Amino acid sequence: MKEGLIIRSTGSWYDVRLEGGEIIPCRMIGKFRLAGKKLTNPVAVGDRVLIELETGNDQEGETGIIKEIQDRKNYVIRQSPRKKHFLHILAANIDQALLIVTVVEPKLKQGFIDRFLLMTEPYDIPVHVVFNKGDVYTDEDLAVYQFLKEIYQSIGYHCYISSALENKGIQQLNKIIAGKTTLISGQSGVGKSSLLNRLHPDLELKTKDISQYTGKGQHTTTFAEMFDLGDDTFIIDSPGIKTLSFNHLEVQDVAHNFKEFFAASAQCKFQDCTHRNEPKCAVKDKIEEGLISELRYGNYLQIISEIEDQNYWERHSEY
Ligand SMILES: Nc1nc2c(ncn2[C@@H]2O[C@H](COP(=O)(O)OP(=O)(O)OP(=O)(O)O)[C@@H](O)[C@H]2O)c(=O)[nH]1
Ligand SMILES: [Mg+2]
Ligand SMILES: [Zn+2]
Repeated sequence: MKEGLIIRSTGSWYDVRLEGGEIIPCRMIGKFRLAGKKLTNPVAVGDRVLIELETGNDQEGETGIIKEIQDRKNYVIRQSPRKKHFLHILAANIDQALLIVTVVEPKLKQGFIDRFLLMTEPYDIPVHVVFNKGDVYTDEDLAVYQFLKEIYQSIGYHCYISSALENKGIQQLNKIIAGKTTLISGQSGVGKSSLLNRLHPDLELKTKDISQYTGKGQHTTTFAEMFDLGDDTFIIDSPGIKTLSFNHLEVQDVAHNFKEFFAASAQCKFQDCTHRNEPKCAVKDKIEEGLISELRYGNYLQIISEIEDQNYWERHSEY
């Protein structure tokens, strides 16, 4: 058996990089679960695995079979967008994430940043929020940026403006990623691959042509892939995210992972306070005092109500 790192996952095949740099296309046999849940992808980019080399098949060159997944230090997981009872791992064993957003096109989905943070917060994965396409921001757009920046900086997430088009903010991003393994994520079309091409021009990643840009649909990057930029710097480009739902979570999981809510909740009257209608709720007090963002609170309520609706229908369904 040989040890390797998953650097690309295309569905049924995984590219595994061995110690010496050799890349072996591998398959996985059998079903794997995580905490009793089914997974659409049992291994993800960033996973360390043990493989057995196969010989004598009709595949060109050598292939392998993934036999074992090493323990993960963390992973980023969500409900599968296509199969709601399955989970999908975006990446494993990362040091941090760059969440790329923009206040122009494509429109920032309501609650998107908070939903993303709900995936990274359980493992305290640091997140930097990068507002790209700064070259086309109007004063009004800049005001939106300032508004969001204040909210997220105040709870410990750094925010930046960048422009892949005008090559701005790139040096700062280069410093952030140096020596680390970073997941690059965000909605489709925000400029993830464009930014990566600026960070490391040799990558020559495919990006969306302006001519074919319709403002919606169409993912340009279709598989997650890890790139070695040298000096212990690794980045993972990933396909755009359309929706983030969390039916695998309980209401209390959400409450615990809105970190400023959790910090305040020690002062709530009830230990299992969901910060809705309970009396003497410290979170609601802080919102009233302007110390907790109403925007975050609204998104929190939306997420927990989705989870409760889902649980309700599951309990009352015949199937
Ligand atoms: N004005 C402007 N346009 C940009 C900038 N960065 C990227 N774009 C454009 O935005 C479009 C999408 O860029 P991509 O880099 O393909 O976006 P992506 O986030 O990788 O998209 P997916 O791979 O589908 O998830 C392209 O037409 C880019 O030219 C920027 O800083 N400013
Ligand atoms: Mg892309
Ligand atoms: Zn409360």
